Amino acid sequence: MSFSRSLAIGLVAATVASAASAANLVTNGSFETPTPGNGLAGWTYTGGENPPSGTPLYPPVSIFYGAAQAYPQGAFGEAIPANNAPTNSPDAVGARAAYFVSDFANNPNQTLTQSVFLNAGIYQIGFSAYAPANGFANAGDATFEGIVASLSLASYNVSAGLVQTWQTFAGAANIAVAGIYDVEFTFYTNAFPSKDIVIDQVYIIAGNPPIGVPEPLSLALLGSGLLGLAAARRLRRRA
Ligand SMILES: [Ca+2]
Ligand SMILES: [Ca+2]
Repeated sequence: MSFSRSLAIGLVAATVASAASAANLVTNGSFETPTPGNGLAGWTYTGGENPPSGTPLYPPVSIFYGAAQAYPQGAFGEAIPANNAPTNSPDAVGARAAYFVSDFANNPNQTLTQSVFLNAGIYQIGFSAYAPANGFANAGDATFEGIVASLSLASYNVSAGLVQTWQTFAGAANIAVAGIYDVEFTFYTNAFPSKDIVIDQVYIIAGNPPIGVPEPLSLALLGSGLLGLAAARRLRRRA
């Protein structure tokens, strides 16, 4: 094998690996795409609410960061900071996040869902969540679950979680059989007023890189490139 051919093979392998891990297989995982759905493009809202007669409905919406605005643009006047928890989401945090706020999300539970086709392989899955202070102070609890690639990454009462702190939930999904897998966020409340939750940067990426390592793609590319060069040097010495 010639020097140039072995080097080319190394670089091609590196390019394929970086292209695969760069793509988020979740559509609009950062809740930025404005239409259709006003920030929730690609997501399906299911479930409903069972409020007392005359009470407005509050389906999940994509609110704006840093906006002390009323629903549906903001979190009832509380400015929510952009997600700052370490994440491997390929998507920028952007200007918006999804907000569950209904006090009667039980007819049935409110969900935001989408289906994703995955080939067999190892994927990293994750999302970030935040509990606003004004909702956290509410007496009624909320139950929240985040499922990505049909695996439950988090399931808890909001009262048992952190307040005003972004947290990333992530894990590895070992997909044995190619097919359709679910991304589903479920929110349940049944008291006035109840706690709320904000989510952002939902992702599924190929591979399972460490979380919070700066520029993992560049390092992976560099590493693969160096391996290619080393192989090429060995071959050249042999020749
Ligand atoms: Ca976002
Ligand atoms: Ca609420």
